[in-house]
Amino acid sequence: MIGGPVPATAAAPAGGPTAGPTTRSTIRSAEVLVASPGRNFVTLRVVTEDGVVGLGDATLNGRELAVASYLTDHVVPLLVGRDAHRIEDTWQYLYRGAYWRRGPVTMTAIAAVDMALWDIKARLAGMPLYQLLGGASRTGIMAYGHASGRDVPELLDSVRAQMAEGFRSIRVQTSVPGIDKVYGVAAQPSTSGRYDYEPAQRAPLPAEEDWDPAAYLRHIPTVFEAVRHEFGPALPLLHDAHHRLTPIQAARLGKSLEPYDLFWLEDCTPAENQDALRLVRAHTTTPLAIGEVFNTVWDYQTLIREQLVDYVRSSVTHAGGITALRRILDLAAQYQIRSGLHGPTDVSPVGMAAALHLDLAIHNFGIQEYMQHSTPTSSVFRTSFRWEGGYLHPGEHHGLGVEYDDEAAAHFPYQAAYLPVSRLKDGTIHDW
Ligand code: CS2
Ligand code: MG
Repeated sequence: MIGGPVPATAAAPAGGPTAGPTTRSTIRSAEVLVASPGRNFVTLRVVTEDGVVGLGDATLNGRELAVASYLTDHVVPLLVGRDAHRIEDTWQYLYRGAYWRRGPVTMTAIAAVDMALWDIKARLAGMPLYQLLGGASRTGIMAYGHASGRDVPELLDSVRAQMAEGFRSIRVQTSVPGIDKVYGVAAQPSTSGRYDYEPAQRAPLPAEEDWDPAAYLRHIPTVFEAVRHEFGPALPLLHDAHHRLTPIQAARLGKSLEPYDLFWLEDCTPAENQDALRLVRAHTTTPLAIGEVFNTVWDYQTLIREQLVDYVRSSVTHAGGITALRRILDLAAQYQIRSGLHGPTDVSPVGMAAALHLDLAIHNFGIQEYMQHSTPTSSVFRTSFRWEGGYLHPGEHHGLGVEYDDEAAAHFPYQAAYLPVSRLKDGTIHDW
């Protein structure tokens, strides 16, 4: 009988294609690993009956345990006994089967399963994942680094330090006179060259930061004036407005930064209101990047169809995995919109590795964010991706190329941590 439910152990229908002996890999176990090496991470580990291991990143900054519970209590029981090879079926099973679709918790949980299954499939196929995704479309992945400063001289030193680290494109964040604490500015200039900025603080309550859009809008163009003066016109420069401006403020900022020829201006307005970008687009040609808080293709529909953004900023971890993000990027490609995947330290080395395999395979690659993980993090996540001469490469290990060290992880128990909240000078809550 053609059609009807396909039981997990279904034999091929009579006369239908015969299922080869090797095309089934039964999931024996799945476990949720929570640890805090430098910062909190949630990792899903799926193991097949043949002992093949797949890892998935399920880290949602400041809400880690919500995803850990979603996986442990609702998803893991559904995975055991399933065929690990059936990635698309499992994705749809978890997305449509949840009934309550979308949203950061659900899509991060689905992403972790998806990454782990792609890891297993590539390990079973005996190749690095990018080969399964269509092979390499380039020899290396241009990645941008992070410079910040409490004042311009400190910022210029930080740019130099990032260039010494090999970065050929740099995101610039800076303090603003009149505002105590601004997003993206490392507390101390880094001695090692690694940009050491972890916004989620281990504390019982979120820190409260102040915000003054007028002071920011006056100050930022002067900073890019100074950086261009020091480093010249060619260095690709990026800036993250971190969701904090109204549409007309974002339009004004984009326009005032045009003389400095930015690679992109990121998250200029809170992105729930996709229509807002029509106003920004009408006033400036500064390229726009949006999407790190997006979880599905639906969050991008208007932005992509109306050519309102130039870069897709999602991460594999928060946008439903490789299966879903590749679809978003395929849609974007029809509009010449390129990737600019989210890669802060709260995307774990597993999530970063998944991004790199996708970055290497897709055609419409733009740039990859690379915030280097700390030493404690690297002691738990053993990665095989390479950083050479300003370019990343996922490496040639089979699968994603990341191993998880349980012994090391045991030294780093979970610690509650919160992202800050932001208030305007009059005390009104604002977007952080
Ligand atoms: C930022 C992130 O890297 C970025 O572009 O927007 O650092 C963001 O603040 C964090 O991922 C929040 O968890
Ligand atoms: Mg950002």
